[in-house]
Amino acid sequence: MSEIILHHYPPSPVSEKVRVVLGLKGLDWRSVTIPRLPPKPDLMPLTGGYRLTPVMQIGADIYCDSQCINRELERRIPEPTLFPGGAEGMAWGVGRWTDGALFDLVVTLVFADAGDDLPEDFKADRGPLYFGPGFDMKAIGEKLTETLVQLRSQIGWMDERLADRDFMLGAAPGLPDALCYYLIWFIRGRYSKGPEFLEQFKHLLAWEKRVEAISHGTPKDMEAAEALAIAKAATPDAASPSDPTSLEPTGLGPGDMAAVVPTDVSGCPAVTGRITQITSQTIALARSDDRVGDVVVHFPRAGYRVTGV
Ligand SMILES: N[C@@H](CCC(=O)N[C@@H](CS)C(=O)NCC(=O)O)C(=O)O
Repeated sequence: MSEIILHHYPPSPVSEKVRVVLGLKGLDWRSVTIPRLPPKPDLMPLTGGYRLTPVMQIGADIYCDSQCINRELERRIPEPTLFPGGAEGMAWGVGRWTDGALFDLVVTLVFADAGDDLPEDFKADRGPLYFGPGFDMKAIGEKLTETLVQLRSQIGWMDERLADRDFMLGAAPGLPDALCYYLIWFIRGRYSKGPEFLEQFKHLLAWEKRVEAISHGTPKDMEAAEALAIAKAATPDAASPSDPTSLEPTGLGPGDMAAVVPTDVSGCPAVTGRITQITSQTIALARSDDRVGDVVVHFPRAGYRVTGV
């Protein structure tokens, strides 16, 4: 297998989720630091326009979104599993809570807390991305107390879960630990009163140290130009089987042209390509770019809209 390359930046919380999974599996990987704000000129040729962070590259296969990345890591490197004790399936649903309602609350908290201290260029980009085109900093500031109420209640569920377990699933770490941990990491690092707020969750604090100790595996820096050259020199993996077209609600199948766009954030451009694989969980699009040649870009289905073009 070609090297695992993660395109990310150190303060990215969603990347921290994937870095924990790389640690849990004890992997060697290459680290390409991408800009925190668009344009991302050395990432776009790989993804075809997908701008969110992180992105994983293995040769000429590009995996967008942490859900897709973690699924692919589990498929390629099944041991140690992300699902100790047979927790497959529903464990992904934890991500629709943590990456959905809970992530939105944490972003609201960070924005409401930082207010005018947020750099203008960051606010101008992330505001409409996370809060939509009608984004209003004053209205977000007024939500601080209610956001803390909601977070205290829901982080309380994590704390309760950890009362008599080392990790979310039991004695061994798994996917739900990574899915929860990155938000705690985000609150601790970016909410000005994060450490004080988290102090009330005693079981969570002990667990946080255990997950931190898992660390990130063994990263080694790589320049973006090298990652692009690796993609150009590689051939995408042979396509995995698709579901029967009769089961696919969009009616699309391998060979059709499709556009894929995330539905959890606003204003992201669609990525267009020819479908090489389409299942209930994943869609892969073949596309070409002068700088990287032929690549296949993979996305999850949950949280993404696929339309024929
Ligand atoms: N659903 C995506 C969400 C990724 C996401 O929102 N990442 C943040 C950074 S932590 C982001 O992309 N922000 C905009 C950017 O980096 O340009 C995933 O799970 O990977």
